[in-house]
Amino acid sequence: MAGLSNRTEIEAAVNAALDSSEIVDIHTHLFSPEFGGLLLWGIDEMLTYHYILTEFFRTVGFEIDPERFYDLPKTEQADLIWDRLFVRQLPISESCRGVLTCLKGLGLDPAVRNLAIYRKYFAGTTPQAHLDHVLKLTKIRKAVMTNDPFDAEERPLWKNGFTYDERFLPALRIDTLLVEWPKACGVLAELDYDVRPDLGGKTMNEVRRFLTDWITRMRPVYLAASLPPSFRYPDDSAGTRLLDECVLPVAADHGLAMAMMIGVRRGVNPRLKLAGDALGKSDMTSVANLCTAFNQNRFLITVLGREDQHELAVCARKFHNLHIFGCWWYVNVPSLTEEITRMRIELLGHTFTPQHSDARVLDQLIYKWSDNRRMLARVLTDKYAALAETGFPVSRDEITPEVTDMLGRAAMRFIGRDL
Ligand code: RAT
Ligand code: ZN
Repeated sequence: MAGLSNRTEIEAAVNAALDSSEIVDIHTHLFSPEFGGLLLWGIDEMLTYHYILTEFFRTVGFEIDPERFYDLPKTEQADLIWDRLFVRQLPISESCRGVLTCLKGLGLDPAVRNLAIYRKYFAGTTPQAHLDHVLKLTKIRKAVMTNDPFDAEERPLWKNGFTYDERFLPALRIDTLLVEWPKACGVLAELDYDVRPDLGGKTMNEVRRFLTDWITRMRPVYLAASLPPSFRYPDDSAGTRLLDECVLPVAADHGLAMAMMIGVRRGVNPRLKLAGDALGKSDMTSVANLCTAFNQNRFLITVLGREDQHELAVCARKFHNLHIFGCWWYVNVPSLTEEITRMRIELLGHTFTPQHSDARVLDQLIYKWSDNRRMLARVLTDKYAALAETGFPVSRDEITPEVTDMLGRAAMRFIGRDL
């Protein structure tokens, strides 16, 4: 196995590995076309992405109330956003630049700055053809969805025998159960589960039955929840009891990992709807407590606050049942993804998954993964070059499988779904 002798050769090998490796995107909000209107794609969806909406509301200030804006049809919302963020000013923010990267990736010319031309392109294709095109372009082999049985639009789709594109993998999302028990209790009662708001009577058995039913129906690759910064484990909340007596035992019985995304403060500005969430500092001691109390369960963890990243990485050094994934949402900007990924490699070697896309609109896979690949190329080149400098040779054949692991394969292995 020939060692690579200098930085230029190492950089070429890393880039070649990143370009040729297929990706497993372990957390998205995408759906296959069989899910109908839940699959979002095209220029109007990209422009009205909630990451961009907040920038629009800041820019228009008092001129346009969110309530009035949200009442408009989507195309009119997109027209306004295009005009304010892309025509009247230079779109230098990450989310705006992301739209242009997607257009370029699809072979459209960002320089024409003409929304009508972009709309025409999307009108000329179908969801299925577009999906095939985008997955091929990005080399995405599998994308894990976010499937919420508490969502009244999604729930009825999961009838017996529902089949969909096998490039999509389901994840059973249970935020409502863990964070909003009174609401979850109402939904479960409507679905004929014998549950009580005070968690008494048959409630715990019934919640276990609910989870088991949905695991059977959906066959998820993991269970998942995003949690507020105030999340504590253990405490005397309904969430702790539900984790202890229902979620984690059921997950263990089915060999399923639990994904926890911690740090989101929902509805800080409720007028902005989905765009109104912020973040806060979370409690990593609770993560350690969970990994200790359920040492046979596997936890996929990501945190939203920049200040929590280092503590989480140190925590992961102590628990082999904790696998860190992704730079989530507000830390998914180039300056921070690079900083965080370097730090994680320094503390954890390869035993984490640097990125997921969190894409809500199919096309966003293009910019999110081209950014991820570029960031990983910079970081891994530095790390392998530093290794070579010690006199320890690195070869192409060794680099390639490690890169593939970092693009989702290691996470799949961790959750017991080796591909
Ligand atoms: O990144 C996002 O789009 C957020 O709105 C959230 O959905 C977050 O990723 C989550 O999964 O809770
Ligand atoms: Zn998400």
